[in-house]
Amino acid sequence: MFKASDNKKSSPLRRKLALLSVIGLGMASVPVALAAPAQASVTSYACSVTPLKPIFAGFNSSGVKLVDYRIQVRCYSDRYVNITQQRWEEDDWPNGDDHLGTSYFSRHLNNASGYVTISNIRTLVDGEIGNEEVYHQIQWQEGTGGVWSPYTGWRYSASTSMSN
Ligand SMILES: [Ca+2]
Ligand SMILES: [Ca+2]
Repeated sequence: MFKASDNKKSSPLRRKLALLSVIGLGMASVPVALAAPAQASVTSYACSVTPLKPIFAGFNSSGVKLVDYRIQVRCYSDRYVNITQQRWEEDDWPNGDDHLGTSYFSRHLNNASGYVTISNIRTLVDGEIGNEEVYHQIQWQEGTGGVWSPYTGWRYSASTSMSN
């Protein structure tokens, strides 16, 4: 059905269309480049904030196990960072997960700060027979020059199963 002559005829048009789409992409990227960091798709944030998998952190004086819900922060520019952390215990359907608590952290970091780990050591709850499955979720905003980004969506850590 396609003859060689048809292909020859259509190829300049194809080239033109390809060129147009390249120009189109170039123009589409302009608003992104001009957008202030504060206006923010997540990719334009200067920091990354990661909720690390909860780890065993010893015992308190009453012999209750401790869990460290660590958060790792890295900023590639000078930024103020506000982090909201929710700690949860996971349950299978039809039971909802149990909210254990909420914590807030603020830091002022820059590229030279490197990777910063925030610790949050808490007693392990004993809410059920057998192990507890604990995790946390975080969201953050960052500020510079008095301008703040919106809060990101929630980021979830892996879950740790721990016996009481
Ligand atoms: Ca559970
Ligand atoms: Ca238990």
